[in-house]
Amino acid sequence: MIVDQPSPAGEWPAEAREALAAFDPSLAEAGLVEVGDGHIHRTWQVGATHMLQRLNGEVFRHPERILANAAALTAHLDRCCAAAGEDPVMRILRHQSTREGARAYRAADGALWRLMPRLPGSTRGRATTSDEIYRAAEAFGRFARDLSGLDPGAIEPTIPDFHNLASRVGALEAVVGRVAGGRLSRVASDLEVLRPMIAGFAVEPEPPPQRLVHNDAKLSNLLWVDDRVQAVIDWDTVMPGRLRDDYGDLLRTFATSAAEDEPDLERVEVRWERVEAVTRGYLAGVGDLATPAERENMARRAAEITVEQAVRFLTDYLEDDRYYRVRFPEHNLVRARNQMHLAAGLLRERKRILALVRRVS
Ligand code: GN1
Ligand code: MG
Repeated sequence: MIVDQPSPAGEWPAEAREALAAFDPSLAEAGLVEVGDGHIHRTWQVGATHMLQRLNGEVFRHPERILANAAALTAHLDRCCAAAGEDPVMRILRHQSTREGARAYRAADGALWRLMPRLPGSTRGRATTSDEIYRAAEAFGRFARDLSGLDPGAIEPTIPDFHNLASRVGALEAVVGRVAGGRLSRVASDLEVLRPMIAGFAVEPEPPPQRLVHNDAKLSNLLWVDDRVQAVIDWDTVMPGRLRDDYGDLLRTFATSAAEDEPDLERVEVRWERVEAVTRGYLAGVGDLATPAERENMARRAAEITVEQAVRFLTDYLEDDRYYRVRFPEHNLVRARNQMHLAAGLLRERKRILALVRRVS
C-alpha cells in the first residue's frame, strides 16, 4: 500500500472530516493518511482502525449499488466462513453505518462516502516469487468458488459491459472520430498496431455472464499477513461475469514483473514461470467449478483482456484523462503502450497457455 506521509491538518479535505463526523464523531480528530494506489476512488486511512473512501460517482453512475452489493456479499461470505469454520472478521470487508443508520454519508456535492473498519494485513506492490503468485491467484479462484453459492441475480451490475471488448472498442472508435489534433495525432501509430490485434480476436458473441467474479483480479486487491492472503478486497466490480475475466486479469497483472505503467517496454516481458503459477493457483482455487468450456475460454482471454485494458487507457488518454487518475500528462499513453506490448507477448504464448490450462488438473 502506498501510504503518503500524514498530511498537515490544513490540507485534509473538509468533507472527509464532515463524513467522519457523520459516522463516528470520535474519529473526527484521528489522523488521516491518503492511500494513493487506486485509479478511481480517493481513500484515506483513519488512525489505525478505519478506511474512509469517497466513491467516484463519474465512474460508478450508481454508487449506491456498490453498497447494496457489498451488504449481500458480506452476508453470503459470512455464511461461507461459518460453514468452513473460519473467522469472518479476518476475511470480510464490512461497512459501518452512519449514526443515522445509512450505508454511506452523502455530502453536499452529492458524493457518497463510506467507512470500513480496517482489516488486518497489508497490500503489496510487487509479487516476486512463484509461490506468492500462486497464492494470489488461488485466492481469487477461491473467491469465485465461495460466491458460486450466491445467486448472481442478487448482485446488480455496477458498471454495465465492464468486460465487453466490443463495447470498449466502440468507445475508443467513437472518441477517435470525435477529437482532433494533439493527442489524436500522437496515437496514430498506436492505433495502427492496436486495430489489427483487436480484429484478430474476431469479437465473438460473448457467452452470457454466468458467475459472480471479482472483475479486478490483481495484486493490489489482496491483503496479506506474512505469506498468506488474508482477504480479497475492493468488491466494487464484483458482479455477474466470467471466470475467464479474472484469470485473464491475473495473467495481465502477474505474467510480467513490470508494473502496468512501466515505460521501458523491454522490461514488459512474459515470464513463463509466472504464467504457470497463476494458472496452477487459479485452477486450484476454483476447483471443480470451471467447466472444460470455461477453461478453453480462460486461455484465450489473457491476451484479449490485456488488449481491452490498452483500449481503455488509450480511450481515456484521448478523453483527456477523465476516468483514470494520472500522475503525469502522458500517463495513460504510457499505460496503453505497456499493455499493447504485454498483449503481444501473451498472444505469442497463447497455444502454450491453452495446453497448460488443459493439462493442469
Ligand atoms: C481500475 O482503481 P483500481 O486500481 O482498483 C479499474 C480496473 C482496471 C484497473 C487497471 C472500476 O482499478 O478495471 O483494470 O484500474 N477499475 C474500474 O489497473 O474501472
Ligand atoms: Mg478496483
